Amino acid sequence: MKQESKIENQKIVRPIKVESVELEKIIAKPNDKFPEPLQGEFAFVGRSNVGKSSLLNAILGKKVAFVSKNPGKTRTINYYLVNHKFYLVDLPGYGYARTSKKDREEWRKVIERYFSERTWNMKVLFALVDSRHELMESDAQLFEWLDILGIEPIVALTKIDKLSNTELKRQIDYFEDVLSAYKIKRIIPCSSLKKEGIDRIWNVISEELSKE
Ligand SMILES: Nc1nc2c(ncn2[C@@H]2O[C@H](COP(=O)(O)OP(=O)(O)OP(=O)(O)O)[C@@H](O)[C@H]2O)c(=O)[nH]1
Ligand SMILES: [Mg+2]
Repeated sequence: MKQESKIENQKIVRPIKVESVELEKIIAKPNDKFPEPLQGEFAFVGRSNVGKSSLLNAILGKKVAFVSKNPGKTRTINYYLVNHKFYLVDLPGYGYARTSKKDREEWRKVIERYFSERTWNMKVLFALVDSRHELMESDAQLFEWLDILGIEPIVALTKIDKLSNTELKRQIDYFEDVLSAYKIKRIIPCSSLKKEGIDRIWNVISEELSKE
């Protein structure tokens, strides 16, 4: 029997029109309060420079999140409120080679707080990984941690516009294989530049929101 593909299918289940987007809340300090839960939240995590803010902008169809060539731009937890109903959450990036030990500890504290205080309101965690490279040590560490926490992320492979079709196919095979070690089954190849994979992400969001 042919093995079922782990790649999310294309069909849009229930399209959601983005009517409004607001940067509702920035969590910068340990005492900053999380916003009202509303219908839930979809979080985006990944290495610095992997393309989290760009993907958020592509999903929302608006330039709301700050994109930069320099890694380490998003250092806070940014809550984008969509249609006054649910949130997309831009989490700070990790793994930037030039960050100090202090910065790494800071990141861990912020993310630890996020996972311990907000997992209950999190519908899906999208973990972004650069499609062009092998899985990095810092990604592997995150996936091990998520496994312990019992969080099963959906992996968004970013910047696929930089790969040829052959390279992309090879990388998808590679990631399917390597990610299965962390029990990760769902992979969405994406390009914020070419707007690829965005429909599939919306599929996941609308499916989750229609569950209640
Ligand atoms: N070719 C291509 N470049 C991209 C894509 N997405 C992001 N980039 C580029 O990658 C760089 C980093 O993008 P960001 O969206 O700022 O990355 P980030 O993960 O939010 O980074 P931090 O906030 O530092 O954690 C920018 O120069 C973007 O233009 C993509 O789909 N294709
Ligand atoms: Mg960012």
